[in-house]
Amino acid sequence: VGAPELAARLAELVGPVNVLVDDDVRTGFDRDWTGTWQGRSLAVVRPGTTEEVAAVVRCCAEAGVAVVPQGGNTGLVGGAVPSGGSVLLSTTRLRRLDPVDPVSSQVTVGAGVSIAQLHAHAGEAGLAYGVDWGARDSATVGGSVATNAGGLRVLRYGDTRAQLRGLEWVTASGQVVTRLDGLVKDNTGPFLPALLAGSEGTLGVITAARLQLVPQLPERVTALVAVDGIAEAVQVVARVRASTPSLEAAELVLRDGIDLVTGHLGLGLPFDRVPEAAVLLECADRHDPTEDLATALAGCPEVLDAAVATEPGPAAALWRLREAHTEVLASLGPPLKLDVSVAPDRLAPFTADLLAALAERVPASRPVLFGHIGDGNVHVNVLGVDPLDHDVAGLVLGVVARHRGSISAEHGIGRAKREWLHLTRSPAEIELLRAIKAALDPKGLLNPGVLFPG
Ligand code: FAD
Ligand code: 2HG
Ligand code: ZN
Repeated sequence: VGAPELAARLAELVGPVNVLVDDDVRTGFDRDWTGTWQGRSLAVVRPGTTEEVAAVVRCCAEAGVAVVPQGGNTGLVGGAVPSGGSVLLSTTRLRRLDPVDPVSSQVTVGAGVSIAQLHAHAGEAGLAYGVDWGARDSATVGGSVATNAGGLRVLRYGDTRAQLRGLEWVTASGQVVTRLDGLVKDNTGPFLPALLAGSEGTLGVITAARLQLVPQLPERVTALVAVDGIAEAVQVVARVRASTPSLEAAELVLRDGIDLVTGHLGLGLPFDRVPEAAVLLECADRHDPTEDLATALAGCPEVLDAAVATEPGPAAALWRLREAHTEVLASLGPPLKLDVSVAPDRLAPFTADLLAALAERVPASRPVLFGHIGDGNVHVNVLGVDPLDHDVAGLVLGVVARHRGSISAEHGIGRAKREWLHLTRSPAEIELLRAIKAALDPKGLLNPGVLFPG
């Protein structure tokens, strides 16, 4: 069928206002957050219920048209950008918000609910959601499951997969699978929702998720700690972690990034001079954890200076220095964006090798490194090169592979990194991944071109 006929069929299923065909309107959906990836959808369709999602997927399957799921479009690997001739299925109208179950501390929410809304909803019930990151206002629950988002509190609560107690999704053939009962123990074979975590829209369209919530911890302390380099930063995190169970976040910024962010946003730095590296630590507990953190830091000879905040305003100012990296880099770039991890004890040798390789082979490059040091996760942003420079990406990911790391710690593979999947996954694993894809989406209609090597 032609695009106009397909759009007319879709309009019958979800209502004409929820099928967008206008070029200008579609442009915002067809381009990614960074502006690096640009696609072209046949139409943008916005189903409002699980049944409508299933009907849309069936309609597209009958027409042999691919479906690209999209949530908040904050993904950083081009995974929600449509390949030519596909229908973009936006989940933002899937706004189910069930009451929090106070007995299990769980909640069922629609795929289109934003992470900020989920936080607010959990908070109203006196609980919290353990996963959080900078794109919280736009990123959706469905997108976070599809990418298995990590973020700022993984060292305490784990990634999105670790919160997943159940899922509802629509298969490639348009069937609805519902497993939202939230049973913590259920060993009746493999837990299928886990298969969808990190599947990036290639195995099913997620419509709702059952998520574990955690206790609210009202007493918080945030510290920015100056150190001489990454090796010292790793030592500080190791020591604090070993002695401080209330540790919730351990983030890394480096001198170049500090200079960029403070200069660009006119932020002050609470130190006399810009350190080579700084670690942002946050502890949260029922009782004031300030003393615990101070004691832990007193036992760290690597600490050169520390700024401590116990009030929300000053704490937010410390967090801004870390969280603003992405937006400041975007305003200067877009940079080539990579997101890698290595074992924590390899962070220092890995970054030294990486910076040396870039300086030698790509002298025009300006790498800015930061990230979730507690998880061994470094965000490698390279300014001064094309954001899609194949050779530079290959160079960086080659160094990662030599240090036995992962080429994607939390953002996923998307379109950006699929040709390097073999650096992280063995041939046997890739064969299994392909077999799963073939079994669940035999016609290859769910997000083609994403995750799997071409
Ligand atoms: P989208 O960008 O819309 O989609 C992402 C992928 O998921 C695509 O492949 C898409 O097809 C698929 N998808 C989306 N919804 C569904 C669905 N309902 N069913 C099936 N597939 C679906 N990520 C982190 O992990 N940690 C961070 O710290 C972090 N910080 C960020 C900070 C900023 C400023 C920005 C812009 C992004 C950041 N991200 C981070 C990346 C991004 O926010 C996450 O990957 C997020 O989970 C994407 O959610 P989304 O709703 O925007 O998904
Ligand atoms: C973060 O931790 C995000 O801030 C984005 O994962 C990282 O911009 C990046 O490279
Ligand atoms: Zn991150």
